[in-house]
Amino acid sequence: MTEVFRSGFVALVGRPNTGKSTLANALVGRKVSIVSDKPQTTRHRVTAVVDGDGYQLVLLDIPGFQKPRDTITRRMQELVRSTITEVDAVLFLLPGDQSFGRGDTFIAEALRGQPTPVVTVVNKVDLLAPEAAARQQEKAATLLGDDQVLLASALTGEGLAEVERRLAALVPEGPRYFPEGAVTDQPEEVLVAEFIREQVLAVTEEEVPHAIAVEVLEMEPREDRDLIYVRAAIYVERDSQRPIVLGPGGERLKHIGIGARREIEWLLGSQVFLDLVVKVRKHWRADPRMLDRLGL
Ligand SMILES: Nc1nc2c(ncn2[C@@H]2O[C@H](COP(=O)(O)OP(=O)(O)O)[C@@H](O)[C@H]2O)c(=O)[nH]1
Ligand SMILES: [Mg+2]
Repeated sequence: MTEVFRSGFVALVGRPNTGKSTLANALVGRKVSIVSDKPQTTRHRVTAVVDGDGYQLVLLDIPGFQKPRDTITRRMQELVRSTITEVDAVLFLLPGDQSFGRGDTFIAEALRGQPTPVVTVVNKVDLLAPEAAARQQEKAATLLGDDQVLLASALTGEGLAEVERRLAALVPEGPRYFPEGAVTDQPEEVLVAEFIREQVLAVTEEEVPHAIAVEVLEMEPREDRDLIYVRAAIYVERDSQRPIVLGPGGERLKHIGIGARREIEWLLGSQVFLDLVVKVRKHWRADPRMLDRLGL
């Protein structure tokens, strides 16, 4: 008897900050999607490939579901809607550490009105006592009319094997979409830009994280040495934001560079010289040409 190979696309859905990107990285075992405690960290669709025994899951980490406010959030929400209708399954993440709100109800309703099967997970249970986790699980079950809600922690890995098992059982018989060992379809330049943005997000507050975009301008191996030269621009929206990213005497930018370089060297398997500049691009989030250029 020949073994059946199962495969499918799985959209990660949930309001911002529920841990979708953390969960994608945990299942893949590599950082393919950047994480921060700021909402709107994930801006495009990140593919995360999970290989298992007899199956392959292609996770699509998409921006969090929210009401469109401007050009960039409108584009992000169109992406969310179109993704849900294309996939084989949806993984719906709910926060373990917060009560469910309008955002969660809004998503639950959107999911109920469509045919794609849904696996619901209450994430961040590491922050909860067992009784509180069970209560949250019950509330989640009510929200979706689903009595098989799973508890998990993307941070500690608790419950993730069961999440993966459920998804693997749900996807249809199908081909291996990505070669074994491929973890994402994002080009290296995009990952490099994202790793830099992750570091900027970690050290900035309030409106600044939203105002940041990163573009890799040059990525070239140096012939004389075992070194890759990377030049990248960190864009901000206003003149006043530039010194915030630079920090006093350029200290903050230096820290951003050190943190990002570590991740980039790991990704590229080479030493890296990272050359960062901070540029002002007024209203880039409302500029379709700039969004196209940034792949957003
Ligand atoms: N304690 C805890 N924190 C988590 C867990 N999963 C994610 N986080 C944190 O929640 C924040 C948002 O995570 P992220 O993956 O970017 O959420 P996303 O917006 O849904 O993609 C980050 O600070 C993560 O470190 C978890 O299982 N437990
Ligand atoms: Mg995310």
